[in-house]
Amino acid sequence: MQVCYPHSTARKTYCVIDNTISSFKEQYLKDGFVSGIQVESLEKMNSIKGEVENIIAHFHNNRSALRQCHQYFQWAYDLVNNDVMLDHVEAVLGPDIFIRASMVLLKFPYSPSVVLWHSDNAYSTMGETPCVSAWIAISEVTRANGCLKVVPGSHTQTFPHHTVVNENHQLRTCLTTVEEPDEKDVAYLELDPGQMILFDPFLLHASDRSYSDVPRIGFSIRFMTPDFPSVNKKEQWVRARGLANAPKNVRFFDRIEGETLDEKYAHLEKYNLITEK
Ligand SMILES: O=C(O)CCC(=O)C(=O)O
Repeated sequence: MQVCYPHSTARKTYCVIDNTISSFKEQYLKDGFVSGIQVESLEKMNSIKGEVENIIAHFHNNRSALRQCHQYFQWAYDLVNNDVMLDHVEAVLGPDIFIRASMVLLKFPYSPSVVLWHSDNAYSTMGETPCVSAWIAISEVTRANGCLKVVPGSHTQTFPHHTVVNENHQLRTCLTTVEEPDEKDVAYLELDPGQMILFDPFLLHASDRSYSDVPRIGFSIRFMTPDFPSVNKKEQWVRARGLANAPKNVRFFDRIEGETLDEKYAHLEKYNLITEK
């Protein structure tokens, strides 16, 4: 692997202290995240990587096509319902768990794409409603190819955000904190394929550009609870655990329709309006 990233000093990679759910929860509440939880095998992640590569090839490298794959593809539906992940999410959110959104987050080799410092809460209308974000490594994820970086403990505060213009920003909206965190407070979260980070919606996080020839592929998921009051437009969610009713304007779906691949691609295209950039 060719590596030429500028800050070469090794930093501590955060990871689970042991693999019990109670120590996970303690660490999650203290730091606002836990990284390095193994949820899937390398073999499984290699097969998922192939699925993502097929989608991205079909859409001629248009990364906008990669939102809400769990609504159309069995591999993504299975991944958002991964039991090891849900056991950890349940420790934080309780027995009723809904999946609102998923997104494949891809940086091509040497891609200048960045994600600026933000908390997920600032991007959403969820207010103080409980939520957990998951980020699963589909490829190897390192500092060189733009791993997630976080500010441990930042979830206990709120930080003002504003919208800026940055043509390399990877998310559709470019909302970022008014002030950048101090580099000495930052932790870089390197992952092997199949490992996951769970983080609090108030945690500050970001990612740098890639300086590597290895594509960086991650899968992010947003988990909600029945406390979420309603959404403005109609949305389709998955009820991953529990029996609670859906929030207003939300419809649950519980299986992938038996469509052909072309029909799935057509739906994905329609959902993601991939005629835009
Ligand atoms: O994948 C990235 O680089 C950023 C992901 C992110 O901001 C998120 O999952 O909330």
